[in-house]
Amino acid sequence: MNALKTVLAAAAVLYVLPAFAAGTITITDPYARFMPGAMAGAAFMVIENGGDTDDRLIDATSGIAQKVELHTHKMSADGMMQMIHVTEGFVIPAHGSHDLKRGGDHIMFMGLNEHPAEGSMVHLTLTFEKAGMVELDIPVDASR
Ligand SMILES: [Cu+2]
Repeated sequence: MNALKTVLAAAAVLYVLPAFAAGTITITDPYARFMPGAMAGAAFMVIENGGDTDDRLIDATSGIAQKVELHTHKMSADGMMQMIHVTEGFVIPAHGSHDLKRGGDHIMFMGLNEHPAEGSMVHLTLTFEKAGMVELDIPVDASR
């Protein structure tokens, strides 16, 4: 399984390379989770910005879902964790990185057109304010 993960991660990074060459954004360690029976899922990754100016992830789309939104988690007044649609997007600081991780900022798939199988790849298009579009295929891995 570890070997497979390594291969999938390497494939994902290679696929991103053309976009990386055009811009300053690098995506590492992307994965997606879909709970059995649920019509939603989420994607996580580390987004690095090698450029001299801040960039911003402003949109995400995928053929697998009717709606893809940038979400974060926030504690409500009554102590419940809520997911919030972050319409202004996520800032990726110059010479820094921004983590999309469980319990924090994430990319949300809503209204799935299909339920991706564990171990398959999901195609995702990310749009950055400055770097433009980055296409990537990310592995479905509910074990993380
Ligand atoms: Cu969410």
